[in-house]
Amino acid sequence: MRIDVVSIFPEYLAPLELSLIGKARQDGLLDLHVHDLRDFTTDKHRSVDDTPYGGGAGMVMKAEPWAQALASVAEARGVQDSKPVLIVPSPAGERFNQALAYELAEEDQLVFACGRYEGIDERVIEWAEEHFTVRPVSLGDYVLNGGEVAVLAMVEAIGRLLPGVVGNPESLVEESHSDGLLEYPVYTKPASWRDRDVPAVLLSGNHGKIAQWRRHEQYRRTAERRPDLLESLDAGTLPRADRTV
Ligand code: 6GU
Repeated sequence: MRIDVVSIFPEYLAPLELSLIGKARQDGLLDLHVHDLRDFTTDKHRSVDDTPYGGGAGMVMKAEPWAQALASVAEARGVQDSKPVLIVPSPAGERFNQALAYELAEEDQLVFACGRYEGIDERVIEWAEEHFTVRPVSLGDYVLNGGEVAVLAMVEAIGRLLPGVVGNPESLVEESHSDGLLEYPVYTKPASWRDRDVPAVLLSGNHGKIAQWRRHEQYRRTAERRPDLLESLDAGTLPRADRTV
């Protein structure tokens, strides 16, 4: 997969050189490029923002540098069968979740447009529809100063689903959200620690019982912490990983 990130703070994306995602890049599993939006300006001050039409607080990102940057990254891959997906991180987007991570992990190219200030001139988003499948995406119902932190989260969630990135693919099967439920609690040695014992069933060696206990704990936790997820399960909107067809 190729990923392009356009930002006025390319240094913000430096953590993508570390750990699992950094290793995936080194191993050639993920072709990730970070671009400075200001490199696509033509004026002396390399300006990327201006005051909003209609008035109001803050600044709006100018259309032309974005169009130049996005055209450049769309061309970088040459002619492809499908349009690249343009993800626009925004608190006004659709919610990012594990199902969307699985969906995006299937794409050839993802482009992330990190807005700052009050956002990007809306005409860029309309123009981009000609060259990209555009998806405004939100991490949740709170406001970040820009898309960069959201991109770190999304690239990590998507990147770890690419074939070969996570050493033991089985660890992707039993984690939170892979089946629409939260993960069961886990324990390691010692069996007794500060007067707290590991649940006896986990020491029983009875694998059927252990599986049953873990499933029960998944439901208990999900009901307590995220009852909304159980409603989605009832509605049959399971994430892709748990579908059999
Ligand atoms: Cl994806 N971007 C920004 N700027 N703020 C957010 C967000 C994204 N998700 C939640 N808040």
